[in-house]
Amino acid sequence: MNKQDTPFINLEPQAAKKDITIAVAGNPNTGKSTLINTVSGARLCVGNWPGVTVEKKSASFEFQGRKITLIDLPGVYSLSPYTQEEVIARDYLVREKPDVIINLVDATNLERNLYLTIQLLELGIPLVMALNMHDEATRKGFRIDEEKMASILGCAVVPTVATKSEGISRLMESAVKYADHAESHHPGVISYGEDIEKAFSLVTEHLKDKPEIITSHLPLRWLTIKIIEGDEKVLQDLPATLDAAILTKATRHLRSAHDDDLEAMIADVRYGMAAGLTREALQKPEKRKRELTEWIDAVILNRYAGIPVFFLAMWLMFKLTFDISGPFTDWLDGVISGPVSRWTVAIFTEVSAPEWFVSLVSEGIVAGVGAVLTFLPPIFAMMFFITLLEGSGYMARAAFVMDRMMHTIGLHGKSFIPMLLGFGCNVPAVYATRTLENSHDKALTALLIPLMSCGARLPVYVVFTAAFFSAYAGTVLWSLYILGILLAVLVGFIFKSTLFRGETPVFIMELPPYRMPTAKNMMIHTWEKGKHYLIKAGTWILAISVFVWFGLNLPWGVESKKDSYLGKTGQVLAPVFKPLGFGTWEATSSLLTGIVAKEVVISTMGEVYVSKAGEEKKETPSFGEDVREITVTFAEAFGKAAKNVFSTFGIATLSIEVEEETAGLRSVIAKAFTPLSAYAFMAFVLLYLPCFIFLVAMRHEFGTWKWACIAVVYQSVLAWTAAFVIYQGGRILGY
Ligand SMILES: Nc1nc2c(ncn2[C@@H]2O[C@H](COP(=O)(O)OP(=O)(O)OP(=O)(O)O)[C@@H](O)[C@H]2O)c(=O)[nH]1
Ligand SMILES: [Mg+2]
Repeated sequence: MNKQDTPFINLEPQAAKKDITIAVAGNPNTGKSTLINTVSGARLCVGNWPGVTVEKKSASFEFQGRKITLIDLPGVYSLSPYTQEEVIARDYLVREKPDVIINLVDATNLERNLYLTIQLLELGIPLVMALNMHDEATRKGFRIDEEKMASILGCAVVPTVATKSEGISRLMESAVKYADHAESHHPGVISYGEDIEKAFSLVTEHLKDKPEIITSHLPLRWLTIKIIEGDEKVLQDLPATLDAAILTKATRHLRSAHDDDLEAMIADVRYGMAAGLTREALQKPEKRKRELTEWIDAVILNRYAGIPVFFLAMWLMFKLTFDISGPFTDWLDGVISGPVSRWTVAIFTEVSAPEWFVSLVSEGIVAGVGAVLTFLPPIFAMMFFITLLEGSGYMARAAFVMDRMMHTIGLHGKSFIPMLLGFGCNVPAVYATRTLENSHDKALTALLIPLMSCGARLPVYVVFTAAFFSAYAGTVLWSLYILGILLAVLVGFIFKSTLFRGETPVFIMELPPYRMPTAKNMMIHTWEKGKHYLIKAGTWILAISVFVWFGLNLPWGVESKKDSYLGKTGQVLAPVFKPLGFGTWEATSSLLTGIVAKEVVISTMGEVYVSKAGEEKKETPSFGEDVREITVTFAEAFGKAAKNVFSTFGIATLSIEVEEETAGLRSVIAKAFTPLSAYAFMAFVLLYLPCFIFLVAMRHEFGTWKWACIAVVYQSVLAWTAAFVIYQGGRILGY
């Protein structure tokens, strides 16, 4: 058995040339992605809840002059074939044969993690264990005897703190050493006891000379154990090779002793082994203090307080989003619709561009793309808060407290995580449904995700709430998100009693301790989430703005936008929206183009209403005056944001000056809608059709258009009905 490794120095010249592939495997939420980001500078998704990584990802970097590729595997508790993550992780390990496995183990949760380690060792691939979260273990007063673990398991054991790069170089050195000298790796063989081992040797003897087995390069002991366990996937792949009579003979005795459940029998041995090892190597302090996490959870997970706290947390998030970003949105709005617009016209007129082209650029592109860019501040602010919720560990709690509510719709709390992620963007949320075991749950959850209001809808809300509800902006915004959640419950209930009848599986979700996300992590992940909107603005929205401009200006020379192609289409469809309070051609054509991506609703409005806004312009300032104004107002925006957060914990003062501003879209909208029709319109935008990219993601994840089509149909009906109820109900109540 291997002793604790010494720092590696002598690389043999011929071995030194080889590129190395290292699989990083471990339980969920042990810091695998964090470790890879730390060593390679990659930007893999990290979050403080189990199930962040659902797909195999890789990152490469240079180490000691070698190219090292790290494979980030989804977190798993076992190598059984029940969840998609387990299948992805084990297929990779068994078939691709990485040179080394780095097994990330959460040092604060040794026993449970070792259950997987034992299985990884059976693969016969050199394994280095990283005892991660060592900082937390030390804080709890845990003492782990690494040398003892190393000698029992027959692998290197290195304590690490992935977030702070501690122990990382030693870990990599050990991994490289194992890759170069695989023969020096002697994993400890776990004995399953005399009876079981006897059955193993019968099967092994039978398999070992089979040519298919030899060419498949599957680890023989692992294969044997899987066959005895009755692993469906392994048995499926080996039908011709395995002689059923041998298997029956090997397991007859075991079956009668263990009520036919050989999988449980093997699992018991592994649990016993993990428990024994932990007893040997881990020393816990006698008396344990109640930890901060437990104090906080006493409130947050409380039976009665849990749900109100969740809604309060959401409210706070939207309010802060608004408070902080409002002044910057105003500033950007002023800059784009004022100076940038003027400069563009001036530049293109100067180079004698044709008049129509100047109009295309200023009224089409600048107005359209600009309208969306204006909303980058709230989008980034919101992504920042979502990242904070994910990184701190609250996300997993939210799933936990919503578990009961989710049960009414036949789902369990775990489904709530993809739904919460949907607040950022619905597209990755669809992929996050992969953590759900049951295919019905997956489909139902994915169908409900579009009701979670993504960042793309934020621009619409920001414009309308600022125009009509500036005193309660945060609360109105919050109400829309809650509306989405409540409707998800209702729709889920209807679906569950029609399309998806069946039992609700039991919910087991691990709650990670609260953690303070690192500043670097916060920045990277806020940026990673927000940048898609920036990219979309430069691609899709740019293209659609051009399309809309032509739609509004064709047939050529059309006098009023109302008579343009887009205007006419809007007019034809407008009666559909009349009972909802916004049956104008302007609103209708904006909704029509918004099918591609919801931000486009606002960019189209930017174009549809732009000339009306433009008419209000007064004298033209000089370039220098413009620049000075931009700088001064930017500095003022900082002051306002700070003031909003600190002084108005209750009422957001989203710039009352909006009314005084000249060119902004908001002032035009304030005249075109009433508060009631504005709210109905926002609800409609929240609910109507998922965006185009979402539908493609649905097709990709489920392999059929069926669910995407169902989403389109039910959402159209739902959006119309909800907006109708809001508008007509509001009128009856006298609004
Ligand atoms: N205190 C402490 N926190 C850590 C350490 N390593 C990772 N974390 C935190 O643990 C959480 C989980 O990290 P991830 O890297 O997402 O974990 P993962 O293993 O990739 O998780 P899955 O993708 O869900 O399997 C994050 O909040 C990290 O900041 C560590 O060594 N110490
Ligand atoms: Mg991960």
